[in-house]
Amino acid sequence: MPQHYPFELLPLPYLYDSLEPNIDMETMYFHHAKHLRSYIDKLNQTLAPYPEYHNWTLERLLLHLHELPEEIREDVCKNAGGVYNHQFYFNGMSPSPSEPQGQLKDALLLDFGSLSAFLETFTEMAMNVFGSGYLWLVSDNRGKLAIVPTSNQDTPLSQELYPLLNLDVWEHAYYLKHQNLRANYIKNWLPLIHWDEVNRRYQQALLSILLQNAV
Ligand code: MN3
Repeated sequence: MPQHYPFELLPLPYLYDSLEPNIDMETMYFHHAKHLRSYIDKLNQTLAPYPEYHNWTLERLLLHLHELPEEIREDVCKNAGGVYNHQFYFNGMSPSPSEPQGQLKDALLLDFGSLSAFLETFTEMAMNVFGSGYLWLVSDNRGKLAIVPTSNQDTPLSQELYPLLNLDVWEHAYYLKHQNLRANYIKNWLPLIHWDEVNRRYQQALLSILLQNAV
């Protein structure tokens, strides 16, 4: 079921210590139970006086920010983005390894040459995200893959892109364990990519693209 107001802190699909040793339990706990919760609380506080938006999903809020009253637009952008980006990040990791399959695998080979070339480019671009933000694997509206950075809690949804995978490179995602060494965090994150979920997201994106073109 798509979520709407009042948004809730959904449990992770794995335990806080399941991603050890790649990501430590303390980092996962603070990131989920403190950082994500704070975005959820602030989003709910912002929307509380506006019942007309209480049945809007996260995606709808983020795709139609310009329709919201100006006085809450920035807070919704920041906090709905914070909830969306974090849920997407947490659900994009898994303690059980999987691999790109089917159309996603084909597209990765076509657009990056090989899986290792993709991982190399992704790593390099993640190192170069300036300040706080995310790095994304996205599909455009023809199914072509690209890697794009976003700042703060912006999402690629507003650029008419379909998000497939994101890496949180805010310092709070790695500082407890790696301090300022983002490279170590990225190296440890790569084996946690939940490719089965990325496959599913790409299938869903291709289906949406097909349905849009059929209209
Ligand atoms: Mn974060």
